[in-house]
Amino acid sequence: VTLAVAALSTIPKDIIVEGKTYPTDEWTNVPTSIVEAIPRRLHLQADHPLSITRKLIESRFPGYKTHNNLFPIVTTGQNFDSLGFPLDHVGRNRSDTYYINKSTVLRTHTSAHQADTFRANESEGYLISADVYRRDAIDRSHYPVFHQMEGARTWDRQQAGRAGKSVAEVIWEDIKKLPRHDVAVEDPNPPFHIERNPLQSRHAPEEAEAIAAHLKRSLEDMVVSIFNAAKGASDAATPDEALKVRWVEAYFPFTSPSWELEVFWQGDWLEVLGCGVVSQPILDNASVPERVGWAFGLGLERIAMLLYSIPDIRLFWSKDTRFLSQFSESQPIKRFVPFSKYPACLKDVSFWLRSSSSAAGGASPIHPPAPLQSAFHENDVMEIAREVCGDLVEDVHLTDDFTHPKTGRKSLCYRINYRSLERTLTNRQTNELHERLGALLVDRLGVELR
Ligand code: FA5
Ligand code: MG
Repeated sequence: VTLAVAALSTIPKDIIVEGKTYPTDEWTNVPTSIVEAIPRRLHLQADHPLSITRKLIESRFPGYKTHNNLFPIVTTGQNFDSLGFPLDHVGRNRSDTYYINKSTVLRTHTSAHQADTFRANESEGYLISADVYRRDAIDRSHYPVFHQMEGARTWDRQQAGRAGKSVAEVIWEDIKKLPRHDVAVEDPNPPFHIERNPLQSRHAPEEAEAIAAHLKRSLEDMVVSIFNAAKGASDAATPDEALKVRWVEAYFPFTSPSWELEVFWQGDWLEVLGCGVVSQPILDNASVPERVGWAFGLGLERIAMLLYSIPDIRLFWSKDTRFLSQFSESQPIKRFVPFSKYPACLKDVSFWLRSSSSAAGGASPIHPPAPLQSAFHENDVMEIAREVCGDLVEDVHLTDDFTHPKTGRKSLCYRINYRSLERTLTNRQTNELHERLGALLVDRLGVELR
């Protein structure tokens, strides 16, 4: 145990990624396991389901310029400031984001490239597909590395004016050129709402409405057509029930108004993308103040899981040919046939958080001191579980949360589901993992096991 902990908790002086060297500092929190995922680039791997899904979506946006190889390490300026994230936004916390150092992060979304791509001003529409990184929950639809596709389309007010038209008129002409679909999409939302989803001060209502109509039609077409492609294929991947799609209002610091598109899947509404009318200050800062338009960001895993009925997000990382051999760019889409499901092993870990009165935890000299009860963040437990178990952990969730009535000390219980996608774990293996997990929780977080 001691050895494993020491090896994992050593933060080097520099982090080197594909020939680039970054100094570390007190903000650094990116583990080796995450750095090792960077070269995988699953969205570019031939015959990988994420790559096939990317190409399918790209084919629905003809003329859009694609960027598929943008480097994943960006500045906090690119990831947050350029998009108008306030300084106290939770997304900036070390509990949510992987920091290489104070001013450098692994991008948490493809929107990190919006400002630069708008500034380059190479095309009216663009698509950016890339790996993104977030400290997050552990379950079958969340993984600390996943893939997004960003899309944007803008129009130039001056160019419209030179043709004697308003930009809204130009956009409506473009809407007429979009393909039609026959799925009834639920959309009870007004084009904008003064409190919940405001019109920007620099947009006329008819401009925002035209932009939103083009945005929604384009994305509905994308979702409907890729699911039809799956259905039309032999051995249909989609369930027999009809596709159900709906729009809900949303909030992003860099779009207004904003929405999310949800698809009904296995009895529940699943969010597949966020989008909205691009905030004008972003376009101003990118030196294209005359342009107006929309942007979206979607999760490629979410769409691929729907398309192929892939039950667990960890599978995308599998190098097992029983997984990889089931996907081919030149074949119609076929439902994924799970190889046999190996047994789950549930184990609980209960601990007291470190309160100010309890003894200080054994924080290592390299890691920051263990957080006090008030600063505890669940994502720290998730990451320790990832460090110890890699892909042998399927799910981690809180089952009990208790505060002692007299001392005010807080106790938590997490249930860990150990399960390999590729083999049966022995009792000895899961016991060993569970013991190492407990030891690392004590070492890093200063908790007291119960
Ligand atoms: C964003 O990341 C925004 N940048 C999207 C956007 C772009 C909005 C442009 C407006 C304009 P969000 O955090 O909701 O938003 O993530 C977008 C999509 O990524 C989600 O809808 C979901 O499909 C996917 N996603 C988010 N978190 C995860 C995760 N942990 N694992 C897998 N997919 C995820
Ligand atoms: Mg979201």
